[in-house]
Amino acid sequence: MGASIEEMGRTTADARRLLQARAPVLVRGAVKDWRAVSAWSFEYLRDRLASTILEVEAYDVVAARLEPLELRRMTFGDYYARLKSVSTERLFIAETDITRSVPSILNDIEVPELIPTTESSRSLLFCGVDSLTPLHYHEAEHALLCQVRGTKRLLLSSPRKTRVMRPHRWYSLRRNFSRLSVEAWANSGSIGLDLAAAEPLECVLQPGDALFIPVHWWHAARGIDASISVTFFWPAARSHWAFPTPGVRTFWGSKSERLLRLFGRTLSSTRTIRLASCIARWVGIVDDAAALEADLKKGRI
Ligand SMILES: O=C(O)CCC(=O)C(=O)O
Repeated sequence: MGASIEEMGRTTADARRLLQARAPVLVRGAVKDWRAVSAWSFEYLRDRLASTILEVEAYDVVAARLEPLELRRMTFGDYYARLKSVSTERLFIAETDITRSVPSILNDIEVPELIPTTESSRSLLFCGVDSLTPLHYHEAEHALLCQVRGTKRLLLSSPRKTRVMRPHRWYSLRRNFSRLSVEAWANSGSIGLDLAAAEPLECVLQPGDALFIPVHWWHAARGIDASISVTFFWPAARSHWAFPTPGVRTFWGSKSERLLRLFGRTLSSTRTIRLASCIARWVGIVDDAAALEADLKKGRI
């Protein structure tokens, strides 16, 4: 079991202390007054979003969760029906921008006072059953994860432990993801030797709770049974970045990614796209050449 996280109140004075902490902070009951906390369930969302098309991450329950996931477009109505059917697939709605994709439920939430009013924030919806988000850090933003429905367990580790976390290469598109598996932690709570070396912190969020995740802090999230959360993201000042790492790898990684995107747009023939994708896989820019090839063909890169 990892060490526990500092807890704080939800007054304006606490909000000011939040950013100064430079470490994760748990705020119990921070969003307990949201309409979403009393209203949201999978059935409520199905009724409001039945024909809304969303991107859903799909993966095999028995497969290791380290590889990039397949993304499928489906309506929330279809998503709900598939959740109810017996299947070896796990479906997870992750990072759905509420303002852009599901504005009809925007009025059920409010921007928490804990977020500095000077910053513009975006709110993303996470919704799934037994979901698992692997270890990663955010490259340029702070986050406030607000639990709306069900329980979520979090594992966090300091930016100082980046080497121990075995991140993908700095020029990989998954450079802010770890190569360590959190399956054992997710399924049985056991922290193996690898994770123990990262001296992780742990916490459990209940509906109404919020967790501040500072920029560059590693974290993994496990939704227990049916779980719905909203995470707010807002830009982190450079002075809040962790140097030398992951700050330096973020800086150079984003430059190399921009180059790759520029290069990707110049590729036109199927053969050159396939060759470029294989090379990118070989040098470790991506894990999956076929996925990159599909993205390049559709102009998504
Ligand atoms: O809720 C989740 O599964 C992932 C949350 C997360 O990684 C985040 O909010 O940054």
